[in-house]
Amino acid sequence: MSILVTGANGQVGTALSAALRDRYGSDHVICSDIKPPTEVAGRFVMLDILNTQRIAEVLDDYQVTEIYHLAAILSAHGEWNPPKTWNVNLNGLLSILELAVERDIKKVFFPSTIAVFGNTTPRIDTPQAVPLLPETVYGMSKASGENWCHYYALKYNLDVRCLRYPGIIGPESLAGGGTTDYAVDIFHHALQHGHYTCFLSPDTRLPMMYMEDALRATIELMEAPSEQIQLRYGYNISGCSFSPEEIASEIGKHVPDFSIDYAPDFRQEIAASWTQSIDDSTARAHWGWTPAFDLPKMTEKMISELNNRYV
Ligand code: AKB
Repeated sequence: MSILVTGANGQVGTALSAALRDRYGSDHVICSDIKPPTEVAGRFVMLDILNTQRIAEVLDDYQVTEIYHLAAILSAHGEWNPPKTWNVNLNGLLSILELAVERDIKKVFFPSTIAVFGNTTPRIDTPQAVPLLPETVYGMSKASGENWCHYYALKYNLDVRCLRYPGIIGPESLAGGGTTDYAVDIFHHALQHGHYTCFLSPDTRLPMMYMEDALRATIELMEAPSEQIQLRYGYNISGCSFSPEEIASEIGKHVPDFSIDYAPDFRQEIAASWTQSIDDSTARAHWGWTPAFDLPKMTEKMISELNNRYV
């Protein structure tokens, strides 16, 4: 087994690479990113996802058998340069899918997102199969990406597996470029400064998930027998849903002097176009998904992990 992770220095990439190294052994995981990592924790190669020739070389040099394709520009940064976001997110994926078929790669993981939903989607307990009309270029690229994954599975029998990640919160890494980033930043600000200014309004409820749940969902999906994976576009997965005022009040139980104020910016409009909670019954039925962390449990774990780090 030889696993390539693209976008390995990102928020999920950092934690997922470590989880894959723990599970399959360091020598079997090749991390890649467009920038060098701040800390080298295993095997690493520089890789620009728009350089198809270089992806091919890495796949051949390391005899790659599985790809976790995380390289992408997220929702908020994506709006700064829509053509570049489309290019990186969609053409990067197309190169991976094409090279995976040519090289008979065994499995490909593609992270989709709740950003595929839009104002036409039911907001509460969003069902698995709904019309997708996203309002960000990130959401458009991921919705199209889901369709391409479905197409490659159908036409070329590629074993490609996708999850629609909610906002992900973990102590391992900082978030960057997304709309749900506030739910990570708030912990760091609470513990370092006792105060946070939130860029979303107090009652903006979004689907979220603790990193440990997200990593387990990813690995369980990838290890499930192929016949259980009846959808080759993104599976809905749910962790917990909350608003900034709800998470702030939960943090206040552990950091008594914590205070929060609100200065919504352009990310408010993006968040308002997404849904509030997710129906993940299809993932539960097909491959046995169940989340373990609710808001109180996640908050307690985040605070104890970050406290250890800051101390
Ligand atoms: C973002 O906020 O852009 C991401 C996501 C929900 O996909 N965290």
